[in-house]
Amino acid sequence: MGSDCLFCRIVAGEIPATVVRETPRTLAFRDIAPKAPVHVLVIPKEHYADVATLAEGDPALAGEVLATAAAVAEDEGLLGDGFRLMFNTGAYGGQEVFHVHGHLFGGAPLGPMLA
Ligand code: DGP
Repeated sequence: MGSDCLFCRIVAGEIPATVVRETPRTLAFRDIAPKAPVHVLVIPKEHYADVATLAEGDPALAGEVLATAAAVAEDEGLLGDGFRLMFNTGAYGGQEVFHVHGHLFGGAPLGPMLA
């Protein structure tokens, strides 16, 4: 998608981000406004608008996004106490950036839902 997409610009290195893990097809970086002690966004480098489009268009890549999220969870020491992986999708799902991203939350008890 390119210059109109914030996360494509992060992938391109045009906007700085604190990257915690990178694979050939995925990127994980810290959320700019963390809502938990650990709050990392995990994305495919290729542009897909949301998780439904990604799962339909490239299910293997969707799996790579999950694997990257799990690897970050391990790196951040979250596997013992647990974590939340969340994909806001569409207007009702509260999605604001339309480049699919999993929110990885952890480091504290999260309760039943994050606002
Ligand atoms: P969502 O509502 O699911 O679309 O979440 C978008 C998230 O993206 C939100 O938690 C804040 C984060 N975010 C927005 N702009 C930037 C940015 O420039 N850098 C980083 N690292 N995160 C951003």
